[in-house]
Amino acid sequence: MASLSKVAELLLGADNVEILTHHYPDGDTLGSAYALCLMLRSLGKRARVLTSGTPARKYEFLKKGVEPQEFERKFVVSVDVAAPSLLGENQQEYEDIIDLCIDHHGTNSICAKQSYIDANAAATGEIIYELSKEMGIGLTREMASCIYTGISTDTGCFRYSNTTACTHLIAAELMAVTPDWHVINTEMFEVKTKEKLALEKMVYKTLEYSCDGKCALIYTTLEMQEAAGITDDEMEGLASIPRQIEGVLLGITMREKEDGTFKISVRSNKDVSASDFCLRFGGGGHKAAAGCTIKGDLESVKKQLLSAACEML
Ligand SMILES: [Mn+2]
Repeated sequence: MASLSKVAELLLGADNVEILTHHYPDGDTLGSAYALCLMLRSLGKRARVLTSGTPARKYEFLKKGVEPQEFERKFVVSVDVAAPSLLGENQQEYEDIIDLCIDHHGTNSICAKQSYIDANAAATGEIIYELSKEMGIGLTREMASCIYTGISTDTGCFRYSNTTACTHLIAAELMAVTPDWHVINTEMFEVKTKEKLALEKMVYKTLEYSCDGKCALIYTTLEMQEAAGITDDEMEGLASIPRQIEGVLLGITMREKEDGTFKISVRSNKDVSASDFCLRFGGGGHKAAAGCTIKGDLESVKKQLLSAACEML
């Protein structure tokens, strides 16, 4: 693995930098990507962000100040992308040509020329912040907003166990540069579209418990998604619902996809590892938040998940 100073050196020597996010981009992958893009542009370099899937409307503001520019790809960086499959529509074209992988997922399986993985970082945004110091770049308000968004969203607004003293110290510095931090948190954690709430109403009806109430499972189907009139990019955030329930150690969210698979998001409490659980199904992630994909119909996938959950608990 490369050192942070090596990463800084690579980026300082690069130009025409294409920055890749993961599929169904969240606040951390987008915030990290746009912050890095702005940092490189502040040095007079060409850089651009290539997302997979359309980011949700609430992330629009992260693009502020990133105008389209002429571009000829020379150096490819992935940020917050834990595995090649998470590159989504960009996987085929990019998985073998990534020059630099920057991430905080301990299970990272991206094959890049150079990698910098810090599993202790609560968000990739923390790494981007450290990188700005290493590269000698003073953060602008836009850069700070992007990084703050990444850190805040990946820590559940500084509530999850991945939050460290260091996370708060970085956030404190960012707050001084971006007075809008509270607006960001409201947008990220409070505001919901009417469509999203309509879907949540249906999702609550799917809730079922197993393993003596230690496991809770919810699901969404394509039919429910259509009835609520909700687009794919607005689907995130549901996964936190089952874990909020008293006594639940493993919260599972199943989401039906167009291709006959279910996207599974797992959140855990206490000593239970969501990542170990998802590894059983070929997925991965963090201890308290992980994911995997399973092919099959609703009932059979649910059965597999519940039996694995009760075995583990
Ligand atoms: Mn992240």
